[in-house]
Order: sequence, then structure tokens, then C-alpha cells
Amino acid sequence: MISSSDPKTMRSWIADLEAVGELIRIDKPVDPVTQMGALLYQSREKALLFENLPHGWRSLGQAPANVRHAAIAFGATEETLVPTVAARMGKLIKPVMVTDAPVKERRFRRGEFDLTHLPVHKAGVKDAGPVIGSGLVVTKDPDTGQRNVSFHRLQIKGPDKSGILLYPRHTWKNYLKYQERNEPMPVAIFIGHHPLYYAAAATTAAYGLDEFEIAGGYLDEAVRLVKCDTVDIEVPADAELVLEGHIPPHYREEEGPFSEFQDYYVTGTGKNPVVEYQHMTCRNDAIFKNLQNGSEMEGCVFHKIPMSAAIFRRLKDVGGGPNLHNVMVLPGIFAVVVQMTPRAYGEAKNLLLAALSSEYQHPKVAIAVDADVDIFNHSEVLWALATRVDPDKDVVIIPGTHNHAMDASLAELGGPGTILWQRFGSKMLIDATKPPPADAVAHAALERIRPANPELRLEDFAAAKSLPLVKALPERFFGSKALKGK
Ligand SMILES: Cc1cc2nc3c(=O)[nH]c(=O)nc-3n(C[C@H](O)[C@H](O)[C@H](O)COP(=O)(O)O)c2cc1C
Ligand SMILES: [Mn+2]
Repeated sequence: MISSSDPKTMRSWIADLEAVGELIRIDKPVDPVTQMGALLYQSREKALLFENLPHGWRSLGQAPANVRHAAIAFGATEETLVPTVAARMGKLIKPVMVTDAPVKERRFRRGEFDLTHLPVHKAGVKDAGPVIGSGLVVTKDPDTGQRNVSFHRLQIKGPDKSGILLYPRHTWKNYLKYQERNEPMPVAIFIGHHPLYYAAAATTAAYGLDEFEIAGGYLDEAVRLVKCDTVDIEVPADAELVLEGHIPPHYREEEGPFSEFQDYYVTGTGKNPVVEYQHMTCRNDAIFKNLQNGSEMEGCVFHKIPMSAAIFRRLKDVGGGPNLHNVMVLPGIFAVVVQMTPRAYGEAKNLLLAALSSEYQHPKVAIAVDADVDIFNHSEVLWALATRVDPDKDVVIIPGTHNHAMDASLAELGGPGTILWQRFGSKMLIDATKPPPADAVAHAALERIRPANPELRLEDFAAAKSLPLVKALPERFFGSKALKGK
């Protein structure tokens, strides 16, 4: 039995999902290389626990499968999730060091473990091979000793070797410092934990800020850390599995292609560094974690929520405090919708400019809509674009910007593994809001239709077989969805 005072782990998360009917257990044998990717790809509603994998492994995936699952993990609703995460982002809790560590129940030295025996899956048909997508990489700044935690794809290259894609952010910055000293960078990688650890690792904050402190704020409990056996790094004591190794300086090998977050294969492919592993520890009955990328897959949920929350946090003070309701990143994560009620003409553009230059490099298109547009329903967003935009004055294109290096629609400079790597492109903002309520006449011209008596329910009048019709009705008829949870 898991009690509420126990630390939050991947096991408590499995129990939470199962308790609300959101987990499917698969006891039939599944081959991670040829079958698992297709099953994960189909499971957009439920988490999957594979219980019959080669070498006796189990593995959890699509957990979270969607924003609804992420809301369960944070104890929020779909509508309140982003403002909740934004508030918790500012609440840092320092980790504590412990010695009782389930992740140390088993220890394996080099030669005693084999990465090719882990149930690592191959996601897309053109992927170069199985890739660990769920490894959270812990490194340190060699100048200050400050920890960093982030996701990095790890393509299996042998029993004790993987590739690694280091996008130019904090882990890359640490690596360049080691490379300059001609020293290997020590790394510890933990696999399998509560999803809020994953959300913290996907949170881009200031360089030098320990993502375990962010995880503490998300979890509302201090992260329990334990020392690694062979590197001077600390890892979560309650993780499922830990790999210890190092990234040699100056060395590169072909890596990729890989099914990535925007739904493409080739970005990031090229000469990338490798990780050499010398040690592995795990729980006695460790459960592996798989994580598939692709638009609207689990990897995208982990991108979307912290990114939307970081942008929300940034926008909430623009111009002294706008009427900001919500923020949601769109599929493929290069576009973001800002839901707000403008106080003045032009205010939406000010917020959109900030949304395009936050901690995150991804957003290229930013769209502002009002509270009467359901931002979780993409056709509502398209409706606002079609009916509330005068392209000549509401669309602005900013040329010559630094864009995300994995946006395949833009010109690439340099390549992965080099210091030049970037995409040089442009950004676009679209103000699809109504005139501000202060201009009552202009505002009223764009008031959405609503029936009289919106509280009436068709199910109270129609036969039971008509009920699906009721579900299809737009939420806005029942009042503003965005404002309900506030
Ligand atoms: C599912 C997922 C996969 C990711 N894969 C990679 C990757 O392969 N390489 C990389 O550099 N960043 C990857 N990222 C992005 C970083 O982990 C993320 O932006 C993080 O905030 C960067 O941490 P940092 O700001 O400490 O550098 C991934 C993020 C997610 C959510
Ligand atoms: Mn960081």
C-alpha cells in the first residue's frame, strides 16, 4: 500500500492513474523494437504498463498521455493546469540527501550490465535504432558545482555506450566547459520517476538553477537525493534505475535520425557526442520508463506544460499586470496561444512579443485570443483567426530572428554538435482579440452568439440516444470555460 506520506514515485503515479481508470496493463508479450512504438502511438487517451517484456522487464509509457493526465499529476484541471504550474514554478524547495535509496538495491559494474538488454523501444520506422527517451541527465557546472537536470535522447550504441543530443542550453554549456579543459564530463542519468520530476527537467530556467529545486516546488516535497557510486553527482533515491558514465571531450559520432517532438525525423541528426557508461544501479524489481515523442505524444506533453507555464509566468506582469487567463502551446510546439482580455488597443501585441522571447526558443508564432475562445479546441482558435483578424494590422512578422535549431522549416546554420548550430528565421504574432471592453461599441460588434436560457440542457428534453449531441455542444454555451476554474 502506498500511503500519502510516502515520497511521490513512478509507483505512486501508476497507482494514481490506475485508481481513476487511466492505466491499461498489457500482459501479452511485446517486442520493444518492432511493436511497442505502434502501441504507444495509438494510446492517446490511456497510459500503458507493459508487463511482459524481454529479460523480465516491465515498462510504463504515455503517462501522461495528454494534458488531462498532466493535470492529474499536478492535482489541477485542464483549465487551471498552466496557471497552477506557473505559480508552483516560483516555489523552490531544496533537495535533501538520504542514504536509504531504493535505486541502490542492485549494483552492476561495467561488464555486468548490458544496455541492449533494457526494454528500450524504437519509436518511428526510420529511427536509427532504439533510443532511451526517458533518461533525465544530471551534470554539474565544473566552475561552480551547480547541478543541472534535463532530457536528452540517448541512442543505444552498444552494451555500455549511447549517443546523446545536446541542444545548445545548460548541459551543452557544462559540456563545453569540460571540453575546454580536455576532460570528460561526468553524467548520471535516472530513468523512471514521478512525472513531476520529468516536468521539472523540461523546465527551462536560469543557468545555475538546480532543477531538483523546481521539482521540489512542483511536488510540494523535498526531492530525496543519494550520491552516485562512481561520479560526484547526486540522483533521486526513489528513481527506478540510474546509469553513471561520462561524455568524452571532442569526440563525435553519427547519431539519429529519431522521431522528434515536432513529428519529424531528421532534426538533430549528425555528428553528436557519446556517453560511455561504467556503472548501473536499480531497484530490485525496477520498472523501466519508455517515452515516445511526436506531436501530441507523451514527450510533447512534457514540453507543452512547463513551456506554457513559463510563458504564463513571464506574461502575467507585462505592462503592470494584464488580464491574462491562460496560455497553451499548440501541437508541434512552435506556436503558442495566449488567452487574455486586452485592457487597451495594442496590449495583446505587447504580450505576444514577450511570448516569442521567453526562456524557451521554440515559439515562432504567437496568437492572442479572448476568454470566449476555448484554447484547448484548435478549431475555436482557427475561428478566432478567421473572424477577428484584419491581417494588415493584426499580423506582424519579425524578420531575422534566432529560432529553434530543430524547426525544420527554417534555414539551418552549422549542425548539431557544433557551436554554430541554429536556425535563422523569423517570428509572427497574430492579435486575434476583440477590441478592449473599454471601447464598448467596438467590443459589442464582436460579441459571440449565445442562446437565451443557456442553462437549459438538451438531455432534460431529448431521448437518451440523443445524448452524444449534447456532448458536441461548444463549451462556451455553458459560460466561459476559461474563467470557470478561477
Ligand atoms: C521529451 C523531451 C525530450 C527532449 N529531448 C532533448 C534532447 O534530446 N536533447 C536536448 O538537448 N534537449 C532535449 N529536450 C529539451 C530539454 O530537456 C529541455 O528544454 C530542458 O529544459 C533543458 O534544460 P536546461 O535548460 O537545463 O538545459 C527534451 C525535452 C523533452 C520534454
Ligand atoms: Mn538548467
